[in-house]
Amino acid sequence: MSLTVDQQKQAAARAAIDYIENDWVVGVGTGSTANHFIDALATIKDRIDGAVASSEASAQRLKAHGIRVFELTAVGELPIYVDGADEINANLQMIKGGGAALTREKIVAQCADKFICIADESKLVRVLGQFPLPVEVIPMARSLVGRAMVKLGGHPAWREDCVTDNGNWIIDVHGLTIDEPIKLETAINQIPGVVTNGIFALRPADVLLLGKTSGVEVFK
Ligand code: ABF
Repeated sequence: MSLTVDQQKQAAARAAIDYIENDWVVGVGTGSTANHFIDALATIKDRIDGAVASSEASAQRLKAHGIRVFELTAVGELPIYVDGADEINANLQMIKGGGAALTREKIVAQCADKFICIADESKLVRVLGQFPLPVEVIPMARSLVGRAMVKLGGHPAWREDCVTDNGNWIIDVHGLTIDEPIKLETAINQIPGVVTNGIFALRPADVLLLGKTSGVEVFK
């Protein structure tokens, strides 16, 4: 058996179904790996109560499968959140936000007892930062935040033609070597106009289901 990248994503997504208990409302992420999870969730939709989505796109896909979608405010806490990542390290700290849904992803993840990251093996890295770090900003703060990123050693690039579900903009910061993810996540959060940055280290994943060419490996 030698799984392709897409098969690795699908295998990781399917493995996450084993963590879902009856009558749960499931937190659901965004992206191609999360889409595989939504499709897998559809096969057990009769034994769950529904889902909370981290993006409009995921909400639409859930609804198309006949899965009930709740507002986060209606359910409060969640037993589980399942989502992909752009990069993840051995401490299960991540860079997320390539799909521009980082703020809602961070909110839903924070409400979950357990965060399960599903990913293909290309996402596992030793040090975060090869993937440009997405930062969601209030539009008028774009230049201010960009200058602050330069001071932190990064090379910011405005993601043109991208408006988030929250009506904000994304700056992608290239060239960072993120040796201390918690420290950098905290520092970027202090810049006025930053809504969220894509480092998920203050609240890392609890479990990584990594799809590999040979099958799924579990990291805790
Ligand atoms: C979401 O989807 C994001 O945080 C991340 O940017 C992206 C990963 O994409 P994919 O699953 O398509 O590789 O999880």
